[in-house]
Amino acid sequence: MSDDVDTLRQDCLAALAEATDQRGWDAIRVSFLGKSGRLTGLLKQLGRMDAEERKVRGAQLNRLRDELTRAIEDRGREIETTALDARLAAERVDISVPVLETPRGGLHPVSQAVEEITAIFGAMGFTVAEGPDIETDWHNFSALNTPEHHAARTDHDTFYLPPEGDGRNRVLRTQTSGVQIRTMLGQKPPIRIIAPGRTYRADHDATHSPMFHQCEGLVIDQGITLGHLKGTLIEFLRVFFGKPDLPVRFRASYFPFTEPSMEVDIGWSRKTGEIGGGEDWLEVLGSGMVHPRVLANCGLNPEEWQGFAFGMGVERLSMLKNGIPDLRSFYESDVRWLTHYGTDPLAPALLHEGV
Ligand code: 2NL
Repeated sequence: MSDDVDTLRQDCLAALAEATDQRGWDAIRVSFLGKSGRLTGLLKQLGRMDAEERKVRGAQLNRLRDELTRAIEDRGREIETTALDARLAAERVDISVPVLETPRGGLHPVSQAVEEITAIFGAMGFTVAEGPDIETDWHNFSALNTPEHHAARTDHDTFYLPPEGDGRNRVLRTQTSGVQIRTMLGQKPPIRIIAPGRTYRADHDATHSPMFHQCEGLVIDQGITLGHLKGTLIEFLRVFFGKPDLPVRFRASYFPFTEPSMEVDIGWSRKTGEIGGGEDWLEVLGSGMVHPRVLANCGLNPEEWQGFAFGMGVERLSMLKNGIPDLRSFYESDVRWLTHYGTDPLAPALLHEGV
């Protein structure tokens, strides 16, 4: 082997032996095999040789190129393996170290109750409808057959707002009925919706908050009877409270927007506080057959369409179900309370078998 070839070979192998990282290795590869590398330089000289000389020299250089190519590739793989081994050693994780506890938030009992209510009615074919908290006086009262100077408008301790540009009076909704009014105006029956959400009344004491949550429900179809109302609400209450034999009582009442109207009681024991106990009754829902005038106000012919509606207080149901004694605690954001009554946000709504 001629001297220059031998020197080049030695230089390359020596350089490779010294290379410790990808970058150094790459520099060597370029300086020997690259476009202006040393071996490439020698190969370029072949063109200036005569045939005989070129044959001998060419074969020699080709062998050298093969050898160096292989040596460079081998060294490259070695460097890669060494680097990977070093990384694996450095990044090793001790899986026996105890996991750090990360605090996890919980669902507020109001959210939990709304999820449960939604899941139960969802299983019965209801969907959730929503609407604005700031409602026109017409959607909140007039459409619901509450006359201009009816006691309900003041009974409800309504928060009145200044009229907007359109001159219509507005209120903070005292119930979510406006959502159902909008639904009836906007879509054709059959309708099966629940409307959970914030409601507002200017009332603040141990059992009343100026903002609280209600969930109303509405069913409109042909041939809907009181039987459907009773079956639906009995099923809902028994599943919600997890008591297949929960006593449920319907008591005649009055709302301007339903006729007949009924308040719904469940059995409980005043002595033990136990739901379903039996000796005493606890009011949990208001309900009734949608008043024909409400249907007419929403463009539905009462001769053709019937329906029932109901309303419940979400905090009240949550207090009864979870034994929470004080309404005000719902809005205090006391972390100890939230930790105690909050529920796993990833758990599905805790429901009992249908009854
Ligand atoms: C209660 C009573 C009730 C309704 C709400 C309603 C809505 C429309 C038409 C007719 Cl659009 N009725 N809602 C009916 C009966 C009772 O709520 O005690 N809520 C906490």
